[in-house]
Amino acid sequence: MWLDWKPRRDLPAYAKYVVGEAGSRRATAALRELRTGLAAMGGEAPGAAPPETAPCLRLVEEPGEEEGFRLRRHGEGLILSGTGRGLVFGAFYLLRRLALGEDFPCCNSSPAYPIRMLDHWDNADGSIERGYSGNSFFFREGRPVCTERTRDYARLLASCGLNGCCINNVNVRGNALRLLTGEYDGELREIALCLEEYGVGLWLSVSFSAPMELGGLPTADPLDPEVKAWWAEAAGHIFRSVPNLAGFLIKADSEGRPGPHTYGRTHADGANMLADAVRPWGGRILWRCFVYDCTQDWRDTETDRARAQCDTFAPLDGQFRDNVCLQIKNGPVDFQIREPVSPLLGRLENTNSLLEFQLAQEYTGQQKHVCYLIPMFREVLDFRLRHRPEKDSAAESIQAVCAVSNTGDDVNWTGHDLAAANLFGFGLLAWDPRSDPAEIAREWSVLTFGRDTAVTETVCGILLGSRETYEKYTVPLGIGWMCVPGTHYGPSPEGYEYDRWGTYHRATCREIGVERGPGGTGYALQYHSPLAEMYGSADSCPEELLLFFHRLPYAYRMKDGRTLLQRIYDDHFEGCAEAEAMARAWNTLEGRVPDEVFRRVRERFREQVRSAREWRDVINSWLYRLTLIPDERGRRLYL
Ligand code: GCW
Repeated sequence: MWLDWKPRRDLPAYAKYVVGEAGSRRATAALRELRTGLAAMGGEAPGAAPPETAPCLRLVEEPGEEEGFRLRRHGEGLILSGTGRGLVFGAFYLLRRLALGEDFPCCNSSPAYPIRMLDHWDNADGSIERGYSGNSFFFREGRPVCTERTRDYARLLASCGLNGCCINNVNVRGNALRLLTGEYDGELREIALCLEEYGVGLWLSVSFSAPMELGGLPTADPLDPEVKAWWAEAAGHIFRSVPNLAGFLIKADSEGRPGPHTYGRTHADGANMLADAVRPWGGRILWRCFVYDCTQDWRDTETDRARAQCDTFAPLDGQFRDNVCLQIKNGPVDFQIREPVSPLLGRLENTNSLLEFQLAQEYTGQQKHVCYLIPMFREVLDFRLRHRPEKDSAAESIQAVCAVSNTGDDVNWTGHDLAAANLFGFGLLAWDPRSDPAEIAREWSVLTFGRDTAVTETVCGILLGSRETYEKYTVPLGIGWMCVPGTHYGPSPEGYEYDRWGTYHRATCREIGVERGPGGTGYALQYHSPLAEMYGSADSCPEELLLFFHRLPYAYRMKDGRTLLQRIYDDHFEGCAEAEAMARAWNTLEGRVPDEVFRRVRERFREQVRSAREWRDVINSWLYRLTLIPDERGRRLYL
């Protein structure tokens, strides 16, 4: 990953010796990282004591910020922070600047959010739900495990500014249910301590019906006194046994998971009951809002899945305890390549919220296709929700951020070597949501592949265009959901059309799309003015979301004069050609990046190009058969 520091001939003199007081385990970790990192860059053995007059780098813990740090230059270089955690972040920041070839960056830096975490969908049996980079390194054969990789993982997170992770799947099944019983306290403690050294907090997903599954109670009703007592006891036990436990993450009343609705209670009742149980330990509850009807009938055109989260949670604003944070996916449906920003983010004035992204590319190429997601994340964070006159961007409306992780036990951690840029970039954006995605790509490329300009330019070129390319050859204009049901990889235009999941495009031979304006399901009205009006009419709706919001005839004229159908045909041809061009660009790097990486990525590109052609041909020929309207440019459309 990016922590493989490369030798740098012009390393500044002060960077040769590192001194500091190891006041805490974290300060020790910061010192160790600096010593080994600088030794690798300077080509020397780490840890030599400086001669009396030699300039050096000093780590100082002095009262101040919780996680932020200051870098100062007074002859020697200084990294200052109020905590060991801040020193760890400061040390990695400095290492990154030096590895980029810079001199000493004097600066103050502190994170935008107190919670910046990764969610793992790791199961106790070692498999990973939507995992595309091997098996879990947190669980093996039913038990949590702490290995050398746990420590490297903690280093990776801290090195890009992240400070938490939830190690088990929100769908809590099998042995993961038993994490609260005390049977695995030893292993959990070991993991927690290992993460803690780098300032990374541990979170656990829990099942809402644990009092029944584990405690043998007849109910999990959040207002039942016995249920409350059960949770208070369970929380007390696990928080006492596992230091550094930050709290619980819960998926309730979602896709078949148990939840408060079973007992006629609200999500506020459910979340608050758990919040009270963890409060004595300073714990927090992250409560997911991914709640919708997943047993829909395709003939029902009234119910609109996109509306569900706002309909359920907006009326509960202000009813949640202050140690509850509502966890909201970036879009209203489910991590598609293009969705509008979730309107729920603009509907919670008096409730903490946490924005959830997905690094695991479930619908965006599954770490077989390059899809650099950071520009999309930045777009979401910048989006103005218009719920107040100023400071109304998503970034300014939330209190925390998380992303579903894309890591596993593959040798390169993320399956596709280039997918590591997403993990790195998410960390940087979580620290500072104003970070520039192009600059992040450059930084990641230089840290990973070294300071070879040809490599940096090629890699950045590939990354920065990759999202639009993927969008074009798969599902353009916000239509989404034409993937193979279940696996979510590859094209199947009607795969979900008559299913129960509420993800319809309703294409006929005449029209395509779901009408979500005021004359349709009214989803657009969940946004504040002027967004509601903008999205509500096809004329003013941004084109990239046209088919998310509107049902239109194929002959509808796009702004550039092309018909809607022609635009879809063209996008598929263009996207596919772009994927082929990316693969060719990668091939020019043979001999400039490590062989093993070159070959791995070349293999991934072969698959991406194959799959892009399949998407192009399947979607285009399906539309052609449906409409019998040929391509205006006479290209072959049918398989
Ligand atoms: O996107 C869907 C996935 C499920 C996932 C769910 C969720 C963990 O297909 O695999 O379950 O979202 O976010 O809860």
